[in-house]
Parts: sequence; structure tokens; C-alpha cells
Amino acid sequence: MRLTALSNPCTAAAAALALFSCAEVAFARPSPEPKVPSRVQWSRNRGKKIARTVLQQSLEARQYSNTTSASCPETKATSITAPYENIWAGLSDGEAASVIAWLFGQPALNLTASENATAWDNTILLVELMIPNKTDAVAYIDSGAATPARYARVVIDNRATVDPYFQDLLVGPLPLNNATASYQPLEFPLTRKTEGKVRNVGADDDDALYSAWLYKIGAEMVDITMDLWGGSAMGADNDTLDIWGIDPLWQDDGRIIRWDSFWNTPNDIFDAETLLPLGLYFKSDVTGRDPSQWKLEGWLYNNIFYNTTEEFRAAYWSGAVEKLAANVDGTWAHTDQQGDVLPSDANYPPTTIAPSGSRFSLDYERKYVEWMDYTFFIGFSRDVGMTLYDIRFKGERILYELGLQEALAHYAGGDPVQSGTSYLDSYYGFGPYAFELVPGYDCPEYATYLNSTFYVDETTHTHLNSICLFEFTADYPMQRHSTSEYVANTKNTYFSVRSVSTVGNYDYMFTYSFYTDGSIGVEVRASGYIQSAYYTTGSDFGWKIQEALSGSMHDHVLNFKADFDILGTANSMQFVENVPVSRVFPWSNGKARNTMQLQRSTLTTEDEARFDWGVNSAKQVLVVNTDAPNKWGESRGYRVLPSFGAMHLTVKDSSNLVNAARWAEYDIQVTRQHDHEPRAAHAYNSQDVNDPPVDFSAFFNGESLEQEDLVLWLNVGMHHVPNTGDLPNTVFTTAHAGLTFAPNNYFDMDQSRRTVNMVRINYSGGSAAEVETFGQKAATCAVDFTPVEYDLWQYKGDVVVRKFPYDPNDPYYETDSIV
Ligand SMILES: *[C@@H]1O[C@H](CO)[C@@H](O)[C@H](O)[C@H]1NC(C)=O
Ligand SMILES: *[C@@H]1O[C@H](CO)[C@@H](O)[C@H](O)[C@H]1NC(C)=O
Ligand SMILES: *[C@@H]1O[C@H](CO)[C@@H](O)[C@H](O)[C@H]1NC(C)=O
Ligand SMILES: *[C@@H]1O[C@H](CO)[C@@H](O)[C@H](O)[C@H]1NC(C)=O
Ligand SMILES: *[C@@H]1O[C@H](CO)[C@@H](O)[C@H](O)[C@H]1NC(C)=O
Ligand SMILES: *[C@@H]1O[C@H](CO)[C@@H](O)[C@H](O)[C@H]1NC(C)=O
Ligand SMILES: *[C@@H]1O[C@H](CO)[C@@H](O)[C@H](O)[C@H]1NC(C)=O
Ligand SMILES: *[C@@H]1O[C@H](CO)[C@@H](O)[C@H](O)[C@H]1NC(C)=O
Ligand SMILES: *[C@@H]1O[C@H](CO)[C@@H](O)[C@H](O)[C@H]1NC(C)=O
Ligand SMILES: [Cu+2]
Repeated sequence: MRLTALSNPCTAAAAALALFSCAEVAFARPSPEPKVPSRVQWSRNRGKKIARTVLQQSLEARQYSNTTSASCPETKATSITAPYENIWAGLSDGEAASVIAWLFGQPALNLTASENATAWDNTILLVELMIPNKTDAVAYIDSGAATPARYARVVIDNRATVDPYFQDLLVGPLPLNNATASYQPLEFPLTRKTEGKVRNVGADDDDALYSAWLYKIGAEMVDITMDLWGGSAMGADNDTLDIWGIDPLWQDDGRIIRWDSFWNTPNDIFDAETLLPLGLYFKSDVTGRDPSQWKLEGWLYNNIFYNTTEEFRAAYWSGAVEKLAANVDGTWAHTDQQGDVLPSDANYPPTTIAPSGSRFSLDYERKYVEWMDYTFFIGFSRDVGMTLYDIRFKGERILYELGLQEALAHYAGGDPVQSGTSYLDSYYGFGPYAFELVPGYDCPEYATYLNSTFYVDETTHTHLNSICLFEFTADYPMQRHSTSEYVANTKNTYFSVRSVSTVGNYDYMFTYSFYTDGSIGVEVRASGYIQSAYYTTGSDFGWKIQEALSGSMHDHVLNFKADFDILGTANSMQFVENVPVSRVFPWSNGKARNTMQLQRSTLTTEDEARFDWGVNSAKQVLVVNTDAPNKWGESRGYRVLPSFGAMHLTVKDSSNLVNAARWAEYDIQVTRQHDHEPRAAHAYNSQDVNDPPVDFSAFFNGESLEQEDLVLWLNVGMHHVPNTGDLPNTVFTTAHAGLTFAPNNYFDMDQSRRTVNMVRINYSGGSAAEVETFGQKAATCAVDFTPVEYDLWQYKGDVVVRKFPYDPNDPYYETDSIV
């Protein structure tokens, strides 16, 4: 539906200045009624919420503009063909289906299809592409060797046993054929050599943990929960309370210990549960798979510990227990507009457009991007979501790989649940929660979108439009200079690729940006609901943000792998530090002058390769190729620097994590690249924190780092102490961290001089004498501005294709999220 223009802000003068015609500006408004899917089922599964649309809907393409006259060109990227295959792109539908069918044909795996499996059956948890070794990939890319052999990485959830475990398998080569196909333990990427196996301490989480334990305890306590909060948590349809607790579980002395607490549940669509703790905690020993052997080890309320349920109940009904206020859902926890509308805010705000259409190219299928002097490929995996590969500038590789490794949210608190929480989010995965983006909000409306795909329960799910790519012109120029005779100024137009993963309560936005000066940015922003604490232990662990609520302090630490290849793989790390000195110069009359100078050093081995940025931002960290001097004899390289929020974990030797997140201990860590050290962490490190599948500290074994293939493991994050401004949600403005990689003597001069989107204006005596625009073209299209709300009716959620039995022609919609 299209309504008439409400106003036309374009004047002739504005049009001339903006270099595009404002001949037509059309405004549309949202359709009045929401389109509700025919039938929506809500169910809980593995702590996940599932919204499933049962009826088949057609997969019509996203429709953007609905133009009525000569409009601006298509803003989607121009389609091109990548120079070589995307060897990181993932399995095709057919490959995934063939691997699943083949695995079900292996009697030794004793597999049960997920839809029929109980907690005592073996199932397939993951089937995805095994990322090829760099050695093979580089031989293919650079030397024309054959494409690396394709294998599937498979994770089996072995639960048909009293000692359940996950196992990583390598299956291949692809395409599978009965004569050559095999599976083997996938052990080489792990530091722990136990055939890719790690125990599963959550094997009964979906089932027995609730039915035979937590709900049973909730039922035993129902007299008290009804009295305190008028609700129950016992698996009943009318429960208004929930029970959950620490992650990872305590793993001391061979025991598996949980601490859980009661939470109020929201009474509407808003996901506010993590804002509604109720302050009652209980401890249980859940070692082993027989719930009849599990033991309740005590209750905690108002900082008083009770050894048994009887003891707590007796104290409670004797009136000895002070009844504390409850945290209850309300508009304070809702993100919809509230409060007085801001002045003029009902008018549409400024927005950006792409009047010349797309200025970049994409191989949509291979996920290969060309923008200005840059090219790169996009890969996508369950554990970490989007990863960029073979990032080049003017054909020279800068980075072989750039991507997230793990994200930690380490809480602390006076209660055992906050104190025991240290989420290692790749356990849940960034891929499965990289939801569809919202055009005009998450990314400019003119962005180009790609889908991403992940495996779950013998299906592949596709997040539609979950990666966006767009150019953006910054609100500040790349360069400027004024004199009394001229002013010179250059636009700062950059290119970004972005995805957002909502892992439970938190939304992480990941953005990689490319600038015309040759610099590359990595940014993370966090929004969504905080996980809060019941306010009983005072101010040591957070601000009081509601009557009974503490903004629970926590560190977010996110690790990125940056595998630099500066003019080849042989690279070195140099430091150049500004240091204060007292120095005598030939011209200083024998007197020392208090000044400063540069102190240069080189990182020689992995023994010194775990460090922090240092005080006063005085130290420059450079990745250089000392065999590749520029024409002045300086080594060409890139500087690595924090742009915001460089940090490491505050907690030392975390009781929660032990060896599971050694990568979080320093700001920056450098290793020699090895095919057997592809990732700093493993999705199941939380399952055995003392002896995790990947103990990052084992990567450091004294190897030389001079003119070797180097990998930088870089931490950014936030020391997050949520305050009232985090209610109802944390905002992206301050929950923000990032890194910049900037050319350092890499080029002979600033590369941004190549753009024509610059101007020089000579002036004198009150008038301009020359306006030099370097051959820029004026855009003269009609701006057909269709506000984003109209198109948002195209939002769909995930598309699912069943793989076993393989049913490629009957996709359906289903979207999962974590509670
Ligand atoms: C798009 O434009 C066409 C032709 O002008 C019109 O028939 C149609 O109703 C418009 N669609 C929407 C959704 O506005
Ligand atoms: C699940 O079990 C049912 C009933 O035995 C069977 O018909 C179905 O094929 C099974 N599903 C799969 C994917 O094997
Ligand atoms: C195979 O799994 C079933 C459960 O699906 C289990 O009962 C049986 O013991 C397992 N067989 C072997 C040999 O482990
Ligand atoms: C491979 O083996 C399976 C199971 O034995 C059989 O069903 C299939 O037809 C075989 N495929 C080929 C190509 O021989
Ligand atoms: C749930 O329903 C049962 C049975 O109707 C009732 O006894 C109980 O009080 C209800 N619980 C809550 C929390 O309303
Ligand atoms: C609770 O257990 C602790 C440690 O076992 C013990 O010292 C204490 O006396 C017990 N308290 C009560 C009230 O039984
Ligand atoms: C995303 O998936 C949808 C549905 O399968 C498809 O129509 C669309 O072309 C895909 N988009 C891209 C960019 O491949
Ligand atoms: C990849 O590298 C690892 C470690 O060096 C090696 O064990 C493995 O065989 C390699 N994979 C392939 C397909 O060559
Ligand atoms: C403008 O300034 C540039 C740089 O000084 C000079 O080369 C050019 O001749 C000037 N043009 C005019 C019209 O004065
Ligand atoms: Cu936070």
C-alpha cells in the first residue's frame, strides 16, 4: 500500500548540492494489521524456544522498492564469478544429505534419528564442512594445486551409555563413495589426545534433569514458592516460575555440582526472564546418569545457607526467614517505546541512500566479495558464525583468515549462580543464532544480504538475509586541509560486512569494515537483555538497578584470530614504543634534554608472545615482513591496535573455567601457524574445564616467531557493570569493542588518494575560483525512498530443509532461540 507523500523535503538547492534529483520522493506506511502465521507452536526443547510455522509458505524473494518512475539503479551487488572456489563455504545440501545417510549406514555408530531419540540414544549433533588445512588451501589458491580434498566434520552425541560423550569425527572424502569413504576420530585440531572425545555433562539436560530432578524439587518446594511468589516450577502447564543455573557446572573432585535458582517468567512476548531472579538457590550433586543417586546439598536464601530442604522449610514456616521482594515483569522490562515522545521524533529521521546503486560485486553463491581494491571470501560455521578468508588489497593477501574464536561472559557475584556463570558461547554456537537481519535497522536499507546455513537434527536451517554487505559514507571525511587559498577534502566511504548472533539473552553484532586507506576494522557490539542478579549481597558485584535487582558484573571477552600474511607467510612481530629519555645531543651543549625516543624490539619466540597492549598506548604492535622492505628500507607491514575495549579477563585462574579459556588471559597472543592449531577454543571446552579439548596455553611451546607464518589471537570486550541504562536492554553505544589493522609503511603513500570522491576548492576574495571534483559523476536518478517499515513485512525467520530422509523440495519455516 502506498500513500501520498507527506512532505517533500527536497528543494532545488538541496538537489543541486546533493548531486541527485529529488524529482520524486514517495512515502509509504506500514500495513495496519500484523500478518500472523496460520498456526504457531511454542515448545521447549534443549532450553530453546521454537516458533514453528506448520503451514507451508511460498519462498518469495524479498521485494524492495516499488517504483513508479525512473528510479535509482539496483542497490544489490553486481553478480560476478569468484576467481576460485570458496573452499570454506560449507557443504551443499546434497553433500550434507549424503553424509547423514552414510553415517546411518555405519552400524558401529549405533545412531538413532533425532526425531526418535531419547536421552539414551546416539545422535548426530553436527554435520558441516571440515575447514581445509591452510597448507592445502594456500597451495590451491597460490600455486594452482588441486582443490583441497573435502571432508565433513561430524559431532556425535553418544548417549547410549552411562558415560556419555561427544566425539568429533572426520568423514570423507566427499563425494562419498562406498569404496573410499571412512570416518575417523577428529583429533588433530585438539590439544587433548582422546580420539576427539569429551564427556557430555549435560546429556540429561532435556529430560531427566527437569522431569526427575529440578521440577521434582520445584514440586517439593511448591508451598514456599506459592507463598513467596504465587507460582510454581514443577513442569505444570500453569507454572509461572523457571529453574536454571550455572554454566559450566562445577567439576571438582570428580563430582558434577549444579547451583540453580528460581526465576520469574515474563507474562508476555518480551524476553525478560534474565531480569527476574528471585533469590532462592539450591545446590545439587548430579554426578552420573541415575537421578536416584543425585543429591540435594542445600538451599541459600538471603545469604543464609540451609543444609537440607527440611531445615529450610522448618525455618521458613517458623517465620524465621525474612521474605524478600520479588522481581516481577513489567513495562520496565519491555523494549517497546515508552515515555514522552521526543520532539519532532515522529518525523522520519535522516537516512542514507545509494543513488548510483551498488558499487561492489559479489559471487552470491560462492560468497566472494570485490569492493574497490579489496577481495575476500566469507565462510560460515556452527561454532563461530562468519569468518573471512583470503582478504586481499590490490591482489596481495593481507590476512588468510579473520574471525571470531570464542566469546566468554564471565560473571561474578555474592550468590553461587552469578559466581558460577561463565558462558563459553560457542557451546551454543554463533551460527545457529545468526538470525535474519532487519533492513534499515541492522544494516542500511540498500544493503545486499546473504543467507547462512547450519545443521540441526538431520535438517539444514537457513537464516535468510543473515549477513549484510554495504558501503557507508562516514559522517567525517577521510582527509581534509584548509589554507587561505584552498580547501581539500575526501569522503570516507567504507565497506562493511555484518552479522548478528543472539545467543540467549545477548545480541552480538559483528562488523568487519574495509577503508580506502588500506585499513581494516573489526567491531563487536552487544545488546539484548542482561543477566541480572538478585540484590542480596550489596555493592561489591554490581549496581542496584531495581528494588531487588543487581546489574550483575561480568567481563565479556571475545577472541579473534587474525592470520596475517604480509607479502607471503614469512612474517615477524615488531614493537615500536615511545619511551621517555634524558639524552645529550651534539647540539645540546653537553646537557641532557628530557625528551622521548623510539625503542624498537622484535618478538623472538612464543615464550614472550602473550602480552597486553601496555600503558599509555605507547607501544605499537606491528606485523611486518622483514624480507620485504619498502623503497626507504623500512619493513612493510600492518599495525594492529585496539580501537575500543581491548582487554583480557579480570579473573585470574578462574574457578569456573580452569583451563577452558586460557585464551582470555592476555590482550594479544601470537603463535606460529599450524594446521593442527586452527582454533583457540572448542565448543565443548565447558564439559571438562580441567582437561578441555582445546587448552589454548598448550599452543605456546617456545617456537621461533621470526619470519614465520604468524597467527595473532586478539581479545576485545567489555568490563560490563550494568546500570539502570541497561534496562530494559543494553545499548550498542557503549557496549562496543574493536580492533584496527592499519597499513604501516606498507604502501609508498596513503591509498585513499585514489578515490575521486574528493574535492578541492580554490577561493579568493570572497568567491570560489575553482571546484575540482576529479571526474566524479553526478547521480541524477529519482530517489524512490520507500521507508523500511513497508518492507519489514517480508521478514520470515529460518527456512528448514529435511535431510534424513532427504526432502529438498518441501522446505518449511522454523526458528529456534535459546530461552
Ligand atoms: C507496486 O506498484 C504497482 C504498480 O505501480 C502497484 O500495482 C502495486 O500495488 C504496488 N505494490 C505495493 C505493495 O505497493
Ligand atoms: C522415527 O520412527 C518412526 C516410527 O518408528 C519411523 O517411521 C520413522 O521413519 C523414524 N524416523 C526416522 C528419521 O528414522
Ligand atoms: C545402541 O543404542 C541403543 C539405544 O539406541 C542401546 O540400547 C544399545 O545398547 C546400543 N548398542 C551398543 C552396542 O552400544
Ligand atoms: C553403498 O552402500 C550402501 C549400504 O550398503 C548401499 O545402499 C548403496 O547402494 C551403496 N552405494 C553405492 C554407490 O554402491
Ligand atoms: C495450577 O493449577 C492447579 C490445578 O488447577 C492449581 O492447584 C494451582 O494452584 C495452579 N498453580 C498456579 C501457579 O496458579
Ligand atoms: C550443615 O552442614 C555443615 C557442614 O556439613 C555442618 O557444619 C553444620 O553443622 C550443618 N548445619 C546444620 C544446622 O545441620
Ligand atoms: C536465500 O534463501 C532463499 C530461500 O531459499 C532464496 O530464495 C534466496 O535466493 C537466497 N538468497 C541468496 C542471496 O542466495
Ligand atoms: C591437516 O593437518 C593435520 C595436522 O597437520 C593433519 O593431521 C591432517 O592430515 C591434515 N589434513 C589433510 C586433509 O591433509
Ligand atoms: C587552484 O589551486 C591549484 C593548487 O594550488 C592550482 O594548481 C590551480 O591553478 C588553481 N586554480 C585556479 C583556477 O586558481
Ligand atoms: Cu554484558
